[in-house]
Amino acid sequence: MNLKDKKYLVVGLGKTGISTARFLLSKGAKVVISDSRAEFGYKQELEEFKNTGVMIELGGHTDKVFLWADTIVLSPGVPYTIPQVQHALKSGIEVISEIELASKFIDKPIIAVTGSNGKTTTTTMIYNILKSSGLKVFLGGNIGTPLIDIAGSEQQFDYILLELSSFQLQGIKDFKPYIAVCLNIYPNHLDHHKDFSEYINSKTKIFSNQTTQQIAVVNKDDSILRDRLEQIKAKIITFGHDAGADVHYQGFVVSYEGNDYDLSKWKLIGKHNIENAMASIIVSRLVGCDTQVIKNSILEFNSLPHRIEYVREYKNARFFNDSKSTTPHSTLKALEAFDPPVILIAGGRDKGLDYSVFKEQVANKVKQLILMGEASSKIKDIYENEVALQVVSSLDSAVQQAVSSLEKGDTILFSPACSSFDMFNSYEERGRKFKEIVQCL
Ligand code: UMA
Repeated sequence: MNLKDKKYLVVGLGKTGISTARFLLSKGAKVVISDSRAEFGYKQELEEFKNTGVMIELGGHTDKVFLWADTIVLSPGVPYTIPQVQHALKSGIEVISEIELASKFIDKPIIAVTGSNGKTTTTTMIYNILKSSGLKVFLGGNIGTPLIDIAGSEQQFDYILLELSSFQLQGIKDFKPYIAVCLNIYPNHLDHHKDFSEYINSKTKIFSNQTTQQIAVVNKDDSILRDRLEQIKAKIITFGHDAGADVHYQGFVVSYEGNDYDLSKWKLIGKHNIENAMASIIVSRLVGCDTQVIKNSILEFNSLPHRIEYVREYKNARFFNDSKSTTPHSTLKALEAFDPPVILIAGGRDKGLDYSVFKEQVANKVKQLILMGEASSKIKDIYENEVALQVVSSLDSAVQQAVSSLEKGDTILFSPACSSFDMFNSYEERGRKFKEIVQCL
């Protein structure tokens, strides 16, 4: 694909925008950059682009710049709903994601993983198994490194393994992974997408260009995915709880192609992690990994930070950090993983999602609900007559409140169900703070 003198607008100058602009300039394209922020961290990169004569629009987006382009590459965090993108689309200008552009320059087989929950765990698990099998694998996408960083120079790898978000998938046109995995679909990012249906369509786009030559790995227990199986043209391999799925499990034993994978001694918690393991087993077998290597690698896998992460025992009670839970469905999955009694600490910035999804788990397992952050009153309205509940003003106070009513055998679960941005810069910072407070008890 020849990009020489083609007019590209790169929207958003974060990790993705910087790598995309560099790639386009290396291919001789004409590049303009637009970012809604006036002030931001990437000062050196800004200078680099200014020195190559790139026009940079900062502090807002204008139609003039958007309508100039032949193609617009939107960074994942930039919603399609902003007026300039809508005007460009109406004028017939192509709007794509960096994944779409990069994939046109990649020949090696791509394994792409999406889902509302478990993407990073599953992608990392697959990566570990493939690496243990001696394969050379590029790991990137939503997990951290933009795909475009290796576009055209990926020959050193056997496989390209990507974690993909709905934002990245929304902007694909021809992207066709050799193996596409969708773990599950729950409401999320409704502050970014027009509605839930747009979110579902973006997620399931991962299968849209596949043919019988490619493979789709799908969670059969997910009703949204099950309803869409007929639309998938790829060879489908399903995983799920019942024997009706190609890969299924009973207790902690996963069965696939006549082999059993006993997970009873592994370090992860929760049914959702068994689903992540099933998807990882399918992908690893498809690329030829040995079953024993898969078993060893899965048993060695530790939970990733901030995902139902064990912190410590204090006064015979166990503390878990699940700060990565930014949706009610993630908190539901975390609660499913524990036996009662649980003291749940939740709350943060509301993303417009429905907190009643974990009502049954609260009724059966939670002895105390401690709420903090902007969403407290919304969550309180649902739970105040259901469970002992306190609203506190900080994470410190939340932990103190939990400690004051601790009893032997309790589980203290910090699983916010909300984003962190009301009180912290990221879920990682929030989780680190929680662990710090708990370690100091
Ligand atoms: N911006 C605009 N206009 C807007 C909105 C944002 O110009 O309307 C600008 C911001 O001012 C900022 C830039 O866009 O300067 C940031 O772009 P970005 O948010 O896309 O951030 P990147 O640094 O490019 O990171 C992105 C992903 N970010 C998001 O999806 C929000 C990273 O995923 C990903 O690791 C990275 O690309 C490399 O592929 C992060 C994430 O939070 C981890 N993902 C979400 C999640 O996991 O829930 C989907």
